[in-house]
Amino acid sequence: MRAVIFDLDGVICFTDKLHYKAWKAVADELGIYFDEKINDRLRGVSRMDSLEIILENADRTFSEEEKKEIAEKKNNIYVSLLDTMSEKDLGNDVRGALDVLRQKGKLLAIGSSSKNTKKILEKIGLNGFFDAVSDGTNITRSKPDPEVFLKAAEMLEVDPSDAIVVEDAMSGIDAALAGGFKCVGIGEAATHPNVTYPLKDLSDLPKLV
Ligand code: B16
Ligand code: MG
Repeated sequence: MRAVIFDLDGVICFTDKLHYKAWKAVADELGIYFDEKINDRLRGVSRMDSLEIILENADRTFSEEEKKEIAEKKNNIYVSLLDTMSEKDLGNDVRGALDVLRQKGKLLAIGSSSKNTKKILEKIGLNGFFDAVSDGTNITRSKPDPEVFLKAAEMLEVDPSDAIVVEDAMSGIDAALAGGFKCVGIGEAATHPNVTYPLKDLSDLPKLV
């Protein structure tokens, strides 16, 4: 393997609780039922697709204009919550794996659905660390479409068969496989029936590549 492409939320850092807080505030205001189980379905899913999942529990329909306003409101809350993050939000297993892979000369990239990737990388002290960053700002199709990972491989100038994707979401594993990548699944993604390597955390990742 010449390259490793990391998902961000749920792999490099854990912003899912912040996404939950922000969506919950917005859903409560609209009187729409929302819980952590529904939040789990939002992993790796784009902002607008996440909103569609939340609106499944609404008792009325929303215009495109209203949906845009709701998504913007959620994002403003989420972005202010991101300000509470710091380098401390990077686990030892993550920092250790990144450093060993760097020493081994591997190309390292981000492949995230988030449009807030840049801000998150800044907050956790990884701004400028990766050789390529492919995120929600450069894609038109959300995971399980492989676009975000294919763009990352293109930026690194590597073939998908020479790169491995690390994911926490089922939709992310589907995306990696659809793009012709091998993949590592952590968390829920470790239970995906077709995941190449299921792992508990990133400690053993350097041994695989
Ligand atoms: P934003 P990932 C994903 O990031 C999150 O898992 C998902 O919950 C979120 O809706 C999506 O980013 C979009 O995020 O609203 O910041 O653009 O797991 O692909 O790194
Ligand atoms: Mg994720």
